[in-house]
Amino acid sequence: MLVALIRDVSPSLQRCELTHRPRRPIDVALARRQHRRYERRLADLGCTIHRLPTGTEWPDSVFIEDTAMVLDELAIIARPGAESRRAETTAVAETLRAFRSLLYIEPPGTLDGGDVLRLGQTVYVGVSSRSNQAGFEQVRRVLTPYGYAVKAVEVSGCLHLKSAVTSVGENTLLVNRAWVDADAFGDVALIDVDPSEPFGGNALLVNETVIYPSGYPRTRRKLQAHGIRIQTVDVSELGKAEGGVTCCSLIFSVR
Ligand code: CIR
Repeated sequence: MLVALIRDVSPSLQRCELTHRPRRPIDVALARRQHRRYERRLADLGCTIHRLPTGTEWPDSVFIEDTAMVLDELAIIARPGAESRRAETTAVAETLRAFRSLLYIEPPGTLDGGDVLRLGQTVYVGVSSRSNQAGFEQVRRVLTPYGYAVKAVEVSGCLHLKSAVTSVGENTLLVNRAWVDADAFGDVALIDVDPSEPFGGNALLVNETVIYPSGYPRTRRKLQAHGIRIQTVDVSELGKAEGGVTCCSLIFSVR
């Protein structure tokens, strides 16, 4: 069974962190409706939804992916690079405790879950403006004994590793090469985002279907031309907060 942990849109979403996007008015009610539709997509694809409440003190809490990384063997509670986001991890850790044993990224390490891309037994960690070398080294130290190869990947020009590259199928990555060195990922098939859609690299693969933002139609058509099954979602308001489709859930299997 797949569980999708999601978290409500905060009433204070407008006060979110922004790094590469200009601040524009966010329609929070619309963001909530879009988030509900995203939740329904996850449920339709077979996920059991576990929804956490939020509050005004956590503007970015809907982007729950950044608070942890969950593997079959354990979960690592992140230490988000943005100070304003650190306290988001408490409620997530309390929930994950029922499913996994927990380890924590400790200072001076920082890690956002958006910088973690797992491909089989290889875990790529983006070294970005949010996740630092010490965070990467802690992940490597924890995961190496479980048989994972943990590799650092330089990210520049975007927020997280998964803003630039995500998995869209068996051994297939969707990538914006302007933001990450695609050679870092070894022997995989690569699909480039359309050059007019630089933010189009963030896709969420769930049970062989890709949940994909409706705002990037050219890249969507490219994915479909590769035989990839797509379900689109409108995440315009969450996009203004610099979020995408991977960041709104933590998905893991439960036996
Ligand atoms: C932030 O800057 O932390 C949020 N406004 C957006 C986080 C998006 N997270 C993600 O893509 N994993």
